[in-house]
Amino acid sequence: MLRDVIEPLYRWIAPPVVAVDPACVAIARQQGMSARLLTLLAARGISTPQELGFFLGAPEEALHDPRLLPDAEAALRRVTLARARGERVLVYGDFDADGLTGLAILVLALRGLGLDAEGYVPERLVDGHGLSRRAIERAGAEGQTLILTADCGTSSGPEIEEAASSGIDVLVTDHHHAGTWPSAAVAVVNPQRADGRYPERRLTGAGVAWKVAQLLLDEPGGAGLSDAARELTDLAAIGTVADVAPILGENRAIARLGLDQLRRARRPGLAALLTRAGIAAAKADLDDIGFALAPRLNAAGRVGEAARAERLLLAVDPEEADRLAVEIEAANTNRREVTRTGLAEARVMLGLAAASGEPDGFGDSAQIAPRLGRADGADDAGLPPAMLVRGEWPVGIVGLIAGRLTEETGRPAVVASPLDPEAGLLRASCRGPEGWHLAEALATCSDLLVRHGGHAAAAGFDIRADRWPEFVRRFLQLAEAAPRRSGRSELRLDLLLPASAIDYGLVHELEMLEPTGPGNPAPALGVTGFTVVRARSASGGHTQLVLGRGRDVLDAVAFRRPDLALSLREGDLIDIVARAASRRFGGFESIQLEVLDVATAGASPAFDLAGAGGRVSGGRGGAYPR
Ligand SMILES: [Mn+2]
Repeated sequence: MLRDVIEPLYRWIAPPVVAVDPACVAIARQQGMSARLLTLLAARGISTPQELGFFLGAPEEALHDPRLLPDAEAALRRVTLARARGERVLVYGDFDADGLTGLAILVLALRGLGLDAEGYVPERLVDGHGLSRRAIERAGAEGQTLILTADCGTSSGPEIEEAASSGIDVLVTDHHHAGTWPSAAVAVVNPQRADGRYPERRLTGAGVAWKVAQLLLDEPGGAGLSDAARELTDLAAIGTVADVAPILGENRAIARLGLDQLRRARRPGLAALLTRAGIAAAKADLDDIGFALAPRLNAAGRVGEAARAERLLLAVDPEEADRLAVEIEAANTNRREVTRTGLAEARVMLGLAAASGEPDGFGDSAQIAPRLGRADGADDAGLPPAMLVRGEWPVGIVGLIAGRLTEETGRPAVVASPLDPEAGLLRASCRGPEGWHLAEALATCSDLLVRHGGHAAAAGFDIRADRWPEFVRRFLQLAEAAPRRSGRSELRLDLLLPASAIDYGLVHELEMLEPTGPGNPAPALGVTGFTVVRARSASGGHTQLVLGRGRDVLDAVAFRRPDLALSLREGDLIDIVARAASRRFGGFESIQLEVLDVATAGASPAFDLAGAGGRVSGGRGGAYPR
């Protein structure tokens, strides 16, 4: 019987052709790095000898001098003055995981210097975004004469002026877009400043806070990274991962140093949170931060419990830490349930086919394929160019709903909910696919908005309810005019290999890329020349595979791909896109492939030998260019 062609879910994109700097080749050779890995790194922007040196060297070496930060000198001077005067300090953080960890870093650094420092976590509904007047009043009442911000403050000019006029200085540490910045602040430490010369602009709020801690805690004269600053890197790493910053450059250095600290489990709050999440601290990685720690801290902020998360991060007593971790675990469970319900309601309002909400809800194979297949444009004529929906949800979860809608539809999503029903005010969160700049899109609608802000992929705004219909009309127009990606979603391949090249040498070589995360993900390997030996569905909507190559077989699993158990048959010749991992069990090591996509052998042009960069190199590493 003639076999149907197995269509891949994604459009596979061959690795780009990149020129490799000969000086990098020499460094890679010294370090025992293969040509294929060097090319992969170059494709990720690690293309100069300096960047490669940072990547391969000790993380301490990849840290920049914090004195290069804008206003570093003014910040140092003001904190030194506060010490001399014995001033009381308020640290104002944002209520998400980046802001909370940034706040904890600054509080601990200031306390380490002997200052009386207290944190203030805003309540999403009462304080809103940015430095709040309520916090300034509290500082005044408490006799605090200096406020440090973490992860916010760049757009709080009026509030900072108000604080200054009541005798309270404000020192801003932030990473949000800074076309302008408040002149009334004693310092605005923000690497995004247009006049900045700091070499790393990708720091998060916690990253900037940590650099300020380093500025305050390291010995002047360059004796290297102080223990006091090093001990705070666990918090900085959490903020960095939570804000989905690329794990490259100085962020990667922070992530490496922070993982090292986190694995020592020295901070009671984080140790308790890991334990409650069922993670062994000694083996924690960036995925554990991204999928366990950050969501739990964010959940606390979303359901109005950010102050509890702050106490957890600052806790000294393990028993108190554990009690707080239990409470935060409960808040997280609550957040998940509320989000699941909200997402289901939003789908109904938008007329989207019901799909399962949380990962643990997957299992209906009939729904998954069309759901993922729609993340593009060709086969979804009925879908509007953007997903805009307004409901009655806790404003803390509208961003989560928007994120899931964008994930499912490949369209920008705006989700709004009443902020203050009496004032007729809505708060909305926006998420968008690659290629969108949501903050800029909102700026073009600013005449309709009470306030707005954010980044390219995530933004938010407040709007009067009576203006919502006009906003919807304008935003849909923008989305309609935006260039739409056509066809399937792209899946970018990092390496093209024959099936025979999947070996321990490769797996261990890829470990040089760790820790992997956004910007530096575990490589997607395009592998050609497998035979299906077995494909069967596993619980949770996964497919378990045994793949043959010659006389030898490899185990593989395709998460959330129940469709593959139905479409693959024994004997099919296939190409796959997969990540390779080594599993150690009972003293044995084995390779397992995590399959992302499958196509009939030779069907994808990504493997076209004549195509750009489509070189399938065999064996170990290949040769270096001469
Ligand atoms: Mn942030």
